[in-house]
Amino acid sequence: MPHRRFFVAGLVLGTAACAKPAPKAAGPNVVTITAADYAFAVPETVPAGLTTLRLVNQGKELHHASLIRLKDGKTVADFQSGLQAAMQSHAPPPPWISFAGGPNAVTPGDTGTATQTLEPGTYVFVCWIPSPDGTPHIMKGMMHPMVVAAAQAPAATEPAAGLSIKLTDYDFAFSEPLTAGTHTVRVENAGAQPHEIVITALPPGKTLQDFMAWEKGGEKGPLPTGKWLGGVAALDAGGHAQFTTTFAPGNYLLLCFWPDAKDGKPHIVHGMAKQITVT
Ligand SMILES: [Cu+2]
Repeated sequence: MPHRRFFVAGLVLGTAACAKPAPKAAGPNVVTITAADYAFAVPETVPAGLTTLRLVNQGKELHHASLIRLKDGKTVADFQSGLQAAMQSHAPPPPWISFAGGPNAVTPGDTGTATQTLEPGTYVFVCWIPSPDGTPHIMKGMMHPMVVAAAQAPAATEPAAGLSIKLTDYDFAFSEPLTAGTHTVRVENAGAQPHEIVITALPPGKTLQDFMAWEKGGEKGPLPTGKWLGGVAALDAGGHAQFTTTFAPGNYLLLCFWPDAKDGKPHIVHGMAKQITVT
């Protein structure tokens, strides 16, 4: 009975294989970043590979978790001194810094995510968002290092995104119109400069013009915006990440506050402030 014996042998082998499964990545690693006024709590070391960075805003102000990679063996101390020098001289950031995405701003009490592949290296989470007094949260101490270590397990592959947004110098280009509901959006920086995308709801009766008036007035007084729905923080040219958020029907703004490489003004004044209607 050669067939029968083969079958039994197969069963035994099958059992052995089940007892010792090969390592298999089911999905992205999930890393939780807790934001308070004005500090981050993040794990010190995380494995490389596909990762969902989950930002929980426990503060009273808006926060994001802009991920910065320090290259060329640079340390967090180098980052702090380099940043201070760049801010004082209004110079561009040092060339050993790369902008690696991270979850963008969510309203206090909310959670935002960015899913992206992390390469091994030294990173820092930064909140660039200013307080009502105009001081960026990083100047109030809101930065935290994180090491990404080489992973043992194979990395999960990126899930398919429903729609994509290309960031350009200076626009947001959708693959298709946004509809109400929950969407996983792939964000790709197809421009020459770093860009971000952050999405905020417009309260009834408010428009992009109200937002631009607030901006031109020196960002004083309450923002003419509603709920902040996240997005992806600054990404270098060529970078990409995904975020997931839920849209109710209504009007929204897509914004990029990144300072322009030529004039230092936020990209919102160069056209990266766009009003859309979700139906
Ligand atoms: Cu931009």
